[in-house]
Amino acid sequence: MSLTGSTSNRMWTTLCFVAGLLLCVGAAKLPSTTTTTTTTKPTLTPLSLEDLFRIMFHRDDLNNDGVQTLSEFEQLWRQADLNGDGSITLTEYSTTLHFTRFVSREVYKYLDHDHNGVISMQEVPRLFTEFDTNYDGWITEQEFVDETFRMYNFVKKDIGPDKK
Ligand SMILES: [Ca+2]
Ligand SMILES: [Ca+2]
Ligand SMILES: [Ca+2]
Repeated sequence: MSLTGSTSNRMWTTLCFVAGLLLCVGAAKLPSTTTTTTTTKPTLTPLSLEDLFRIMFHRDDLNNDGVQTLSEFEQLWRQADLNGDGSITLTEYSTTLHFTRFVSREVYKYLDHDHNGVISMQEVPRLFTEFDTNYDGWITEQEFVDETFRMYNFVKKDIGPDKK
């Protein structure tokens, strides 16, 4: 695997990852354009990665009860299976999650344990247990944030400057 431009590459990767998340969040959360009538310019505080991961968690908590169940998790993956053939390809994955294709490929690689290039619906319960680290059948917000950080660090490491 050949890489060009080490530090800028890493920065670009991080940027892409965050941009992907923002797009994700934007697509899920933003209401149709309503202009507020405030006269003062709102002060925007930058979101930390953790904030973004927490927003993603609540986006995926479909019934808003504060935990993600396997059934919610499967529902999300079924939505990603755009052609309904029982497996989620990289293209379907990146389309659904609004990641850039570059970042999607790295995250997909992380999730596709057997590296056969396809994530089948049968693999989804296994993915669920990766997030449900205490195996109690629920993904809590903290479990989701922790696993997403692991994923994020994997993506950074895998395409970081030290990798030849
Ligand atoms: Ca829920
Ligand atoms: Ca499919
Ligand atoms: Ca749990």
